Amino acid sequence: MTYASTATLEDLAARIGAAETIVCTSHEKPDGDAMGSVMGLVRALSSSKRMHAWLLGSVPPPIAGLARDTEWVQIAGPEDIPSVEPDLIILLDTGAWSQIKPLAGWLADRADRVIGIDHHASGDDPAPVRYVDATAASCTMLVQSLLGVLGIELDVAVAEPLFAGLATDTGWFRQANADAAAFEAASHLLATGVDKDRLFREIEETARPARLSLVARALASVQWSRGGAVATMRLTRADFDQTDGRRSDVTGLVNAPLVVSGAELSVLLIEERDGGVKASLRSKPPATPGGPFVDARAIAQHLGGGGHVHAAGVSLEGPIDCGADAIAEAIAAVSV
Ligand SMILES: [Mn+2]
Repeated sequence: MTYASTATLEDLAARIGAAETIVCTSHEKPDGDAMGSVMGLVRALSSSKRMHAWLLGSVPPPIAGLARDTEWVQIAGPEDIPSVEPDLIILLDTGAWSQIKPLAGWLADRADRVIGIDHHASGDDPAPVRYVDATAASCTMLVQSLLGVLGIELDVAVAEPLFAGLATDTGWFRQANADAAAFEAASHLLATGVDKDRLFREIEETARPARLSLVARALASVQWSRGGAVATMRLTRADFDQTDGRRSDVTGLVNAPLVVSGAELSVLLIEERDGGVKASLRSKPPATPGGPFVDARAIAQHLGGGGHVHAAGVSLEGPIDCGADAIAEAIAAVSV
């Protein structure tokens, strides 16, 4: 189905104006943008409405910290849904049924009261009345625009979560989606007194010491192939056991070799507890617009996995050497 706006921000503002009790929610396992959108909107409207923040699935600690002292309810399954009967439900940063499973049935029963704000290019119809702008760098940017339509002045308590969402969804303003509109939005938020350095520390600098031990082992394992275009790293069960490491300690580690000039694809192989191998693949965007790049998804799909063109993954049979061979064969098969 086509996923696009069915309403304007002015339409959504009118629905909000007419409501008294409002639930704000977002996708499962909320990221900075999901949490920032919910918290920004809840705080901005709480002086005039009864606002409820509902977060679905597990909430990573650095993200939960963004709530400060604003109350929220965690909903891991239908049994956690409070008995509140809102007259409006605002779904933020998603429009996909697959991302809101704990609340899906409850939302479907209240479809006439659900409005959506999203910046993803695809989705379904949990929010029949929705505003979708896939050119926006973050959902918080759209919330910021909505607050403008509502005539609500930004203060630092509202601006902080909005900035957190914009910063995290743009890789702290380094990714291609950090465009002029994103910097302009950031400028307005910072002007309220948002402490961006504190936010960066609280969200991004939260690793355990075990991460460095695992990073050291992964980097020491790098093998270059295809003339330096492909880096392959391995982490075995022994690496995790000997460092007291967890899978959450290696988040984002697959990207590390891409700092090397000429590196186009990075592969991280992780030996699973059951003996299988999880391969994560990351590739660089083209050096020039429309130029060549390594299609990580095509490589993963060749082995039964999937993902995005620059970030993909696949589960393979062990041992880890066989996993490495399978990846090498897939790279050769999809590269002509
Ligand atoms: Mn987002």
